Amino acid sequence: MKKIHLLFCGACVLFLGFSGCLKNGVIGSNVKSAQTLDNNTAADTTGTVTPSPVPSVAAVNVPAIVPADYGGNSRVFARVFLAGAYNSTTGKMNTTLNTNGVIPLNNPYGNEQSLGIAPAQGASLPAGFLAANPDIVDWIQIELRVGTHRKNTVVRKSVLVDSSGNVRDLDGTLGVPVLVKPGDYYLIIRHRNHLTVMTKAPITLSLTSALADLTAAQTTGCTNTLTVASPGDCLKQITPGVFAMYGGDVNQDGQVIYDPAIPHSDRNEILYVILGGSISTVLPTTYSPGDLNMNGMVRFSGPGNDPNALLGGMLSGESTARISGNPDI
Ligand SMILES: [Ca+2]
Ligand SMILES: [Ca+2]
Repeated sequence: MKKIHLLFCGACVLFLGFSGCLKNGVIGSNVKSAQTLDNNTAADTTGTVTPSPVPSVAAVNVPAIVPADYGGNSRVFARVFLAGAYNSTTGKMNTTLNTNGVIPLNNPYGNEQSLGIAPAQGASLPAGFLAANPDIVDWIQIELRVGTHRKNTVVRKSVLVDSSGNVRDLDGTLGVPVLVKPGDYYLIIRHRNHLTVMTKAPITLSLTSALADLTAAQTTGCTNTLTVASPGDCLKQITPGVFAMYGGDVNQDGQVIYDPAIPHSDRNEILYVILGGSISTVLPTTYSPGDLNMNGMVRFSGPGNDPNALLGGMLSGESTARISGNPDI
């Protein structure tokens, strides 16, 4: 019981502020709802749990270091899979978001930086571009660093990824131009509901860079508590020898968590924040971080529901397991 008290005390501090949490040194009346929530099945089937606001984590917005020495021209050739969209039958990613017309024309990340030169915030695609390029899966964001720590960030740029995992510039071409001189850089790739990944070692960039293939294993300081360890560490092995970024990080806190007893779990983010606490609400046509299987809708229960894409798809059915990203990323 002590463990439970401590856990939900932490939850109260997060959600209500400390003064609203403890009353005469004990946890207040919200223990009942927390324990109801702990009983996952009951909460999931009745839909009577009082919605509890789960704060979203703000998008990462780290200042670039603006080193003039890095000014130049190179291109990034990269390949990456998103586990949420990966289709093991085709060996490619589904393009349902594009087919359903929910991908925004405007950059959804909004925190681009490149050497202090006019940032590409507001970068957008021309009308009709996505329909004319049906192979596009979604926006992703690439980042370059001269060291592993975030303080060494020199470029961040929103780009596109196609069904084969090819990273493409906003005009659809391979080889994303970046304003850095040829040299060695760590490549980081972000997606709005996947776990960020970084190359294990620096990649060498030039105008004719070699392909950085992140569909191969990377080991970048991530941890997971799965009973069966994932060989790819920060990447999920989706088929033998093929790796993808872990999906399921709805709140972008660098962890993939299902556990209903953890207030900031990604499962709770879907239920309480995105669906307002209603297990029956369906967002049928949406572009949402809660859409973990990237089919253009968010639903908590029923066929193709998104919590199952988290629990069954990413955590091998282990409801208390978690994948934790590299804290430097
Ligand atoms: Ca998370
Ligand atoms: Ca979905």
